[in-house]
Amino acid sequence: MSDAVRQIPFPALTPAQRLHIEIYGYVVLENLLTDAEISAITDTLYEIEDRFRTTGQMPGPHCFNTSTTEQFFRIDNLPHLAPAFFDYVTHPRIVGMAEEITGGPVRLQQSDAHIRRPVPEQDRRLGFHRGINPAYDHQENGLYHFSFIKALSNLTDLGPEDGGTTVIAGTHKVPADVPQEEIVAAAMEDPTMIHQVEAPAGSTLLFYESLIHAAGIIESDKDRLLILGGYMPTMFQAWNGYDPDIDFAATVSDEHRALLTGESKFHWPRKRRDLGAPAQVI
Ligand SMILES: O=C(O)CCC(=O)C(=O)O
Repeated sequence: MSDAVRQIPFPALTPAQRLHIEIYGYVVLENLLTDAEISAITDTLYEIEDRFRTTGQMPGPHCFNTSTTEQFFRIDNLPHLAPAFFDYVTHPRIVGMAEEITGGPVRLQQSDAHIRRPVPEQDRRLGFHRGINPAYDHQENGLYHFSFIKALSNLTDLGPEDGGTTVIAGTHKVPADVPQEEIVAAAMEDPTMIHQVEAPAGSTLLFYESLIHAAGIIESDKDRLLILGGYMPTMFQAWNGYDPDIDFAATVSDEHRALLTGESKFHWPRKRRDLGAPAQVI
């Protein structure tokens, strides 16, 4: 992270936002992105889709598509593909929130941008899932911390018909040995537990990846565009396929490179200078 990233307000979340995410597993921060940031990401994403559909070309090396259907176009591993993507995953406020949630320095673990379009009625269903066991948490100074946090920003306005991300509130603390289909079935019996994001374009859903969540169902005729970054403590690996482009990483500041690569873990063993003791390997 550059100096700019370090100029984040810390703590990055208000007490109310902290309480919301701790109780429900998510919090929505409205209007976190500027109009210029939204347009830059949106234009880039449409251009990438257009080029792919007309020429089959990818926007660069070390990226991939999770889906290329007409209803779901997704480009994965973003930082080196476009400045607008890089600026998103290194956004000072987002990185600050991720550090607050994990309780320490983070690395980018995953990044992707999506275009969702309405699907035929017979194919509409919520694909609830979670990406990590809720066990990877810890408490410190009275705060709940978790090791995998996602910041997902909607680039289009989301009303009730527009398929905003849908979550089963509070499931970030339901252990992994409770069968997921039973949790989903229980929530379906009382849909007050199922929350769907409705927010203006440029808002950010911050959620623990242990929270059971799904893409919402689009019932309007509008595209839904989003971008997201997943963050973990620096000792974790990037997810499969999301390793940084090392040539690109060599061109950014030391702080940004550490964020993209988690390279601080590769500096071990460290010298124990901070204790004033003779240098020693820890
Ligand atoms: O499309 C969405 O809103 C949810 C994205 C999602 O499921 C994920 O990031 O794992």
